[in-house]
Amino acid sequence: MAIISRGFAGRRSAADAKLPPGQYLTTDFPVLSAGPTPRISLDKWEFTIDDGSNVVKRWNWKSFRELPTENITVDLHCVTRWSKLGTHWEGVSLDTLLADVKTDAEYVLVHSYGDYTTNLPLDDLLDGQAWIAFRFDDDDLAPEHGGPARLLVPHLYLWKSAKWVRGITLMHEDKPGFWESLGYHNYGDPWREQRYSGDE
Ligand SMILES: Nc1nc2c(c(=O)[nH]1)N[C@H]1C(S)=C(S)[C@@H](COP(=O)(O)O)O[C@H]1N2
Ligand SMILES: [Mo]
Repeated sequence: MAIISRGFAGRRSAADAKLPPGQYLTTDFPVLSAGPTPRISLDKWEFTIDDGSNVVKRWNWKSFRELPTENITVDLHCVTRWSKLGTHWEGVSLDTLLADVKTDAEYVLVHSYGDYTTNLPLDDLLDGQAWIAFRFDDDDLAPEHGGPARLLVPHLYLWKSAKWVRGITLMHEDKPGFWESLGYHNYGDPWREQRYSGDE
């Protein structure tokens, strides 16, 4: 006979409420990278915002780290079905980075060192939904997890959270990024289980 204590059942259902459909909980932090880990020295690092023809904003590591930062606690959901709850990060909000960028663009393509790209609507980067994160659990972000800095956009599947982020291009027309052009969903909402292109 299986004996399940009330406490265990209770904890499970509390976590289950935070688990999108088809996901399981993990407490470790898997590394998923499509290629080798690029090593970017802080004196070469830069983050830019461009409009497709011109760079409209540029930060080096020093000016980036002078921006106000936020402490972030968020759940992560990978399309390979692991989820990790309550992760702690420090980063700069995209609201801060985009504050005085005037644009009527509706989409962005996010670029990484090492050539990874991912696309999303500009609105999904705004209103406290996205950060350029450079610390994880009170440590500098490890290279394999995207250090020096990665995009963190936790309301979408984790492939949208580009590691080794280098900049964003503002676009008037949407353009698929790396995984999006290989059959993954264009938007990737874990709560709607938008894993592959063709998923509603
Ligand atoms: N530059 C870059 N960013 C990336 C990836 C990648 O291969 N290259 N993989 C994505 C995928 S598929 C996932 S699930 C997460 C994994 O982040 P982690 O390795 O820190 O767990 O990073 C995303 N960001
Ligand atoms: Mo992933």
